[in-house]
Amino acid sequence: MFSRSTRRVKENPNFAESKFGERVISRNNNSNFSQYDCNVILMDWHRGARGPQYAVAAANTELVGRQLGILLNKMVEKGLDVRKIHLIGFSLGAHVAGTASESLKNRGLLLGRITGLDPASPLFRGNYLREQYKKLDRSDAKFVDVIHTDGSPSVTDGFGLWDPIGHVDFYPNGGQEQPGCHDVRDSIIVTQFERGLSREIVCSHIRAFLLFKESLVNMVAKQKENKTACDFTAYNCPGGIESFENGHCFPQLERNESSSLDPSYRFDIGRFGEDVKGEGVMYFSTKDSSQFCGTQLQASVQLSPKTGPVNGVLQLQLFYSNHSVIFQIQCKFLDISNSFTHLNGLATAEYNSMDKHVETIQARLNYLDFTNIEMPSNHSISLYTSVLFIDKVVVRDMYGNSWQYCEKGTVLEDKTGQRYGLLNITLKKASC
Ligand SMILES: [Ca+2]
Repeated sequence: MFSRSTRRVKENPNFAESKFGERVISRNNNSNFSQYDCNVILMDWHRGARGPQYAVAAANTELVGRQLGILLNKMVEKGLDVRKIHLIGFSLGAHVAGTASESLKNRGLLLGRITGLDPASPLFRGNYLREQYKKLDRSDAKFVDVIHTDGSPSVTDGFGLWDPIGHVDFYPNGGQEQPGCHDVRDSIIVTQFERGLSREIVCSHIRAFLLFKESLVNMVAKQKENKTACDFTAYNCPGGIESFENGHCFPQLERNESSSLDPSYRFDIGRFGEDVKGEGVMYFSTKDSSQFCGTQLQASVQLSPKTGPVNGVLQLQLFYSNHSVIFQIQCKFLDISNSFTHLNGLATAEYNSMDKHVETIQARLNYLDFTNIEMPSNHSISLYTSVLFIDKVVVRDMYGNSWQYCEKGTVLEDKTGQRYGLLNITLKKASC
């Protein structure tokens, strides 16, 4: 039955997935896995997962996980190498996979890999509501990788787990809210109150699934000798999410395919964890719509020391070769002379659209002073200035290409709090 295969993949449909019809594979279409040398088993537990009571669906993960464990044990008895089993579960499905691993562990067997796609958070946070053996954690497989797309430090918010639980935990775009999504605050409470999920409310949650699906497509493209196919290159950021969001960890990498990419990690599943370079918590940025994978960019704006205290957001929009990409750069500090003068932001451009062949980039800067909005009539008493003095703007990719603008003391002012103060500049592919 499995002689052709060297690898095996299992997919767990789940609560939100069955409701919103997102599937990596299905019985009757061309599977994303069809290019891989593996057997795929789809586990359909939508009756147990469909709700409407989330608590019931959450409780069902234990039963479904045990049933899956029984099946896997039997397959191993028949000769399947347990190290070649890779379970993939989205949301509650991730905990089904975690529970399934227990019955194998009880017999001294450890699964090869589990991929958790935004493992469900409500009722799975902390160990006082649910023990470790009833949910996914790093002890459940030789390699556990997790993609977090809708986490939150708040217990009332985010459908996905916030804390890292795997050997590698990816936090695309910081793992809290995904670009293109407009998550409601306290989504868990809102869901309970309204007794239902809308596609909007699970937008960030589902993104884990879509990113994984896209990584499959990209790997297929790579295997078809298209070595330029996009991949999600992730990187560590010792300072954590805040440091990532402030663009402080953007890596500079070698272009060639080698271990010099370390500490980056490509979360393609094609290698099934064999070439894993990354570990711990890793970050990367994506576009806001499919194709999510793209050219990751960092923008760095150097302010002149004469800039006063600021509290706002600086938008930097790039225009080049019929493309556009926008950075949202947080600006909040009291005294620039005593702190760093570089403000960084991250964005992702369409893949392959920006490379060394792009010589000039038109850019539009726009500063929005929050204090103008928060207390427009009392602006005169504000601590903060609505004027930025910019000395330099640099946009760089991960491979050593950069585009720069230098003009000391360039004035950018939010005159009305209505995004009025615009400034157009040109970035050139030369150091200045
Ligand atoms: Ca577990």
